[in-house]
Amino acid sequence: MPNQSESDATQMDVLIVGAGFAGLYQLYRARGLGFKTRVLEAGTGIGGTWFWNRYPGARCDVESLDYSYSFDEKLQQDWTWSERYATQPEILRYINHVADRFELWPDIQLNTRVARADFDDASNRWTVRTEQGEIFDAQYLIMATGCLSIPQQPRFDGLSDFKGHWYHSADWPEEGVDFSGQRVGLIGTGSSGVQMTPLIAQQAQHLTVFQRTASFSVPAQNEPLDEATIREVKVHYAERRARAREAVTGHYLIANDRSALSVNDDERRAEFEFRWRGAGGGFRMLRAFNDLLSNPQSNRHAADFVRSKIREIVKPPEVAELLCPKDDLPFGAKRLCVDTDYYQTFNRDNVALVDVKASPIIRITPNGLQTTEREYELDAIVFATGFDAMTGALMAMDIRGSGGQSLREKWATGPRTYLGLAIADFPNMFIIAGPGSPSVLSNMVHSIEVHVDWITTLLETARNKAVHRVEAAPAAEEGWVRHVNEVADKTLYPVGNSWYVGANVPGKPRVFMPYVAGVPTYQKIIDGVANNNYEGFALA
Ligand code: N01
Repeated sequence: MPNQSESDATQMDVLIVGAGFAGLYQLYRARGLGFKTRVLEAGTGIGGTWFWNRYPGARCDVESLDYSYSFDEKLQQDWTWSERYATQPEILRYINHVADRFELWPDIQLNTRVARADFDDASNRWTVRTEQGEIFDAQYLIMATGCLSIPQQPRFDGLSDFKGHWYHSADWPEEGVDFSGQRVGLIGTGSSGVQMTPLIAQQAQHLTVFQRTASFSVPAQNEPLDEATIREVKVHYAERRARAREAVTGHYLIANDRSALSVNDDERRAEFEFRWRGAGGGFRMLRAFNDLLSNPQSNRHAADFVRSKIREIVKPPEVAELLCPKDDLPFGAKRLCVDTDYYQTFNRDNVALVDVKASPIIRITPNGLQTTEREYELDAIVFATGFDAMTGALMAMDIRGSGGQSLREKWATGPRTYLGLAIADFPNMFIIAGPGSPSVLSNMVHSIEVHVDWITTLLETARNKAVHRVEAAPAAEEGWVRHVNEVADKTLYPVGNSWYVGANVPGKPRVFMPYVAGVPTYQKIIDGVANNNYEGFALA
């Protein structure tokens, strides 16, 4: 309905932006309470992150049996994951299955990007305008816009003159890309670059990886899930989910509650080895000792262990050295990469690693890429340059709260929220997994369920009490921002230059955005707020 007028705006009780895991579950819950609800989604399909990130090797770094909805017992019994870590296509199939199963489609509107949202103090409602010219009038606006949904677009001189094709990891062609016979350049060595390197190397004639900062990566130890394992998990699924709720990251990983400094060198190495190989790989390494992210010396032991592994795996010593992260990046302070054969790939004859910190990229040329040292001839360039994380999607919209207050202005020096869920002066608006909540430091699907359940209970309470306006108090927000920073400052997280602090986006204020105290602590806090008549909120 293009160019709709405000007077015939489409009326909604609850308008949700984004049809990923968060938006779909919020739709299911809000609709279940009889709210007139719609999800607006910019993509041509649902799935959010899992819709856009189709690059070769894209797969989740949280195990499939945990990275899935827990709200419906029959769903988790009926669905069967094929691998320990699910691939992007399998996750997308799952999300579409959920939409089919719960008949969510009639309330999902695709190809619709929200441009602007204005809160009206007189009616206590939001007017939401889309880029397609539609207008919605909604009592509640719920942002399920994701933490990693605005790709950091390549800003290299000369890109428009490049004669080959170029791609961004987070905007991958639906039909896929065949790199056979091509010389491919890959820029970026975060999780996306690390996952795609082995697969592109297998297909392309030659791959050059342009690395600015070496990441820490640990093996996923991915494997097919056999029938016996699946059967066992399904019999005890409720217990698995309960354990996940009690785990710091919202998915249970065997944790060692000792300091890395309390054991001798042999014991420490054995523990790290167990995590690398035996215990199942992946994020288990972060739980090897209880102070890896709080004690620099303990952290150094973990970093040294991974560096020793890189030197063991990668044959050319100069390549191994270049792949070893430097001391200014504490282990785990930037999201740990979880890979399959990443380091091994640098032993292939058709793969080269280029240090673009030492010799920065100057420009893209018609035939390839020019660094301060030389030109590299390329047929295709892949940008795995990451995202404007956590705030990007919200700041991309022009959101105006009470009194016309602009979110872009309010957050100019960094995001400020109450509980990562609400923003003072932006009444009746909620963010799912927003900055100031555990979000990206946790199993996102679990954190999404926590937020959606909490928001849904609040909406129901407001309706029962004939409340029309729900608003975070400025003092509560102030206190929460202080608390989030205090907790983070006790850890090594803010030290690393990562997207957690916005360091990857030129000009972005340096603020540590997620809440590090862990999922169970956070859950206790938000439950306490709810049980205390929504302390810190004004309900009117
Ligand atoms: O992005 P990143 P990502 N010149 O920001 C480099 C999730 N995720 O898409 O570090 C040269 O981590 C940049 O270098 P530097 C996961 O949470 C999950 O890989 O800024 N290089 C860096 O190496 C992850 O953490 C999964 O010096 C440039 C890279 O690009 C998050 O998404 C899979 C550059 C960006 O790394 C983001 O991961 C994928 C330039 N101008 C993603 N600009 C799984 O579930 C940037 N870089 C497994």
